[in-house]
Amino acid sequence: MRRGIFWEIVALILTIGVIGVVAFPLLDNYLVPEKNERDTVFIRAYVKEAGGFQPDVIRVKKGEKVKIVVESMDVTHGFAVKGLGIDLGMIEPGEKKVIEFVADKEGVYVFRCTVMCSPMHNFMKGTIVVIGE
Ligand SMILES: [Cu+2]
Repeated sequence: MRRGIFWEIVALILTIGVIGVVAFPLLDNYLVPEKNERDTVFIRAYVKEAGGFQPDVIRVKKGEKVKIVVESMDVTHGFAVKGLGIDLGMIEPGEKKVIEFVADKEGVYVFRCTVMCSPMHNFMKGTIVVIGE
């Protein structure tokens, strides 16, 4: 091997190494979403005939900070969770309402629509399951 080529290869390897060290943490930040973003749960509300709350079962860990965004997809809905003191009131079509809370007690909490949205309104519900460690 020519001496010149040998040192060019060494320089190339070193350059790739330096770029790797600098770029990898940046790449990592880019690929891994913000923690808050990952903890957000999006619930879409449709009349029961069109699927109701989607999803209608939400599992969270005890002690975890939970952020729920409820979006009404068709008519005016409501969102309240018995036992957690949550009531978002009316959610107009296309509107999003946000609630943040810490799930500090294990259990199964039922959430319901609170607006007479369709003939199947009374069946429009779901559950938040808080699981202990
Ligand atoms: Cu309803």
